[in-house]
Amino acid sequence: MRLRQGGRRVDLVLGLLLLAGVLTGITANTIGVDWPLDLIQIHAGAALAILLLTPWKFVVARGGLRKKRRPWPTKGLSLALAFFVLVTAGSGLLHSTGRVEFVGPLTLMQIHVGSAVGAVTVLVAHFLLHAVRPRRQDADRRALLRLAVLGGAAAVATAAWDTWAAANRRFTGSVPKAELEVTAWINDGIPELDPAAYRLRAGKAQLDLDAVLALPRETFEAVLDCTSGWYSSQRWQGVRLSVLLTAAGVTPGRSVEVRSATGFARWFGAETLDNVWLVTHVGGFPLSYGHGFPARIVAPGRRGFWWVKWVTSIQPSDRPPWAQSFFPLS
Ligand SMILES: Nc1nc2c(c(=O)[nH]1)N[C@H]1C(S)=C(S)[C@@H](COP(=O)(O)O)O[C@H]1N2
Ligand SMILES: [Mo]
Repeated sequence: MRLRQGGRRVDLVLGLLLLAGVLTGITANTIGVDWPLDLIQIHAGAALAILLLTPWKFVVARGGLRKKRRPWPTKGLSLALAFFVLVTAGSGLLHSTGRVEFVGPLTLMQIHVGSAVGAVTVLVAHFLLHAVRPRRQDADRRALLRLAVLGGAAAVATAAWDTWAAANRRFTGSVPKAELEVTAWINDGIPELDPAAYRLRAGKAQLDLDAVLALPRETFEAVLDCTSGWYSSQRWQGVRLSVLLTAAGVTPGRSVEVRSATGFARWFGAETLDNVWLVTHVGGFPLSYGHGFPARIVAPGRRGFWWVKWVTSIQPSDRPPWAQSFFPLS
C-alpha cells in the first residue's frame, strides 16, 4: 500500500513535469521572448527533475513490470514511455551544450521533438489504460516537503548545467553558429533570381535592384534564431520597411504582406515596420542565393521563419497580423 501510494505520487509528479516540459518547450521555441523568467531554464529544470526522479520511478516500475496480473500492453507502454522520455531529455540536454548537432542523419532537435511527440502520445495511451488520479491526501506535508527538495535539487542542477555545460545557449534554447546555415522552413528550393530582371513590387510601385540599393540604408547587427535550434549574429545592411514604404508612396493597412518569389509569406503589423528590414547585404557582401539574394527580411526579435528570403512583393493588407497561421504553412 505504501509503495503504491509512493508510486502514484511519483507518477503524478512525473506527469506534471512532462506537461511543464512540453508547454515551456513549445512556448520558448515558437514565441521565444526574453522573459525575466527564462522559459528554457524551466524547461531544462523539468528535464533534470525527471532524471532525478528516475531511480524512484525505476523501483516502482520494476515492481509493476514483475506483476503477472498487469497486461502486456500496459507494460509495453510503460517501457516505450520511459524510452521516449529519456531520449527527449537526453537529446535536449545534449543539444543545449552546442557540442553535438547530428546523430546519424537526424539533428538532435529533430530527435528531441520527435521523441517528445512520441512520449506525449504514449503518455495519453498509458493514462487511458492506467489512470493516476490525484487524491487529496497526496498533498500531505511530507509529500510537499519532498516536492520542495526535488524542486531545489532541480534548480541547483539547472544552474550548474547552465554554467558549465550550456553556457552559450540563448533564452530560446538555440545554440550559436558563427555562420548562417542555409535553411528552409519546409521545402522551399533556392531560386537564383536574375538581378537585372529583379523587380520588387511595393504597393503599385515597382523597384528594380538599383532603386532598392538607392534607398537610405543602415548597417546593424541582428540575431537570426531558427526554430531548428541555432542562432547566428550577423551585420546586415538594408532599409527599414517603414522607410521603404514611404519612399514607394505606400500606406500600410493593418499590416503589410511580405511575399517571396517562392510564395512564402508573412504579415507584419503596421506599427512594427520601423523594426523590420529589407536587407541586401550580410557581413559586408551581397546576400548569397541561399540566404535570399537579392533581398530578404531581417526581423530582429522574431524567430527565423519571419525572415522571408527572396522578397519580391510587399503589399499593404487589411489582415491583422494575428490572423495568420502561427507558423508558415508552406
Ligand atoms: N522564402 C522563404 N524564406 C524563408 C524560409 C523559407 O523556407 N522560404 N525559411 C525561413 C527560416 S525557417 C529561417 S530559419 C531563415 C533561414 O535563413 P538563412 O537560410 O539565411 O539562414 O529563413 C527564413 N526565410
Ligand atoms: Mo527556421
